[in-house]
Amino acid sequence: MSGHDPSSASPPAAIVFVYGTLKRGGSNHAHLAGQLFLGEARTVAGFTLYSLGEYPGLVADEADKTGVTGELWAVDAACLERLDILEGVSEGLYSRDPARLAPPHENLTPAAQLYRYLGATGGRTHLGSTWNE
Ligand code: PCA
Repeated sequence: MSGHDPSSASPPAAIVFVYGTLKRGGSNHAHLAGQLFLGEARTVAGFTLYSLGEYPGLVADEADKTGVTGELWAVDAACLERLDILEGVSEGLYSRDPARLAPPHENLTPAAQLYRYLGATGGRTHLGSTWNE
């Protein structure tokens, strides 16, 4: 289990909704080592996943009725910086945006954020609501 050691951890800087390789059991989950798992969550409808090969991308989809499933993590500032590098935020691969989550997570403080895919999805496999590795 990932835990949060109050004796050494920095205060949470953000709450991140993860839906892909950062989830428990995922290939990038080690990047969340020492962070605090808050529980499972789902976005509101209007978002969906495409497979980009080894990882998924979340994009807006007006036709979507279910949203995307994932996990909420409270992360410290150093972790958030590592995640931004991992997700290629400065290269424009993903942007870290406010997450619109279904109840009971619609009004978290601080507000939840997620990595939204900025690339094209044409020709990619549509996954729907859930990424399974
Ligand atoms: N990592 C991030 C975005 C997509 C990915 O594989 C995540 O798990 O939320």
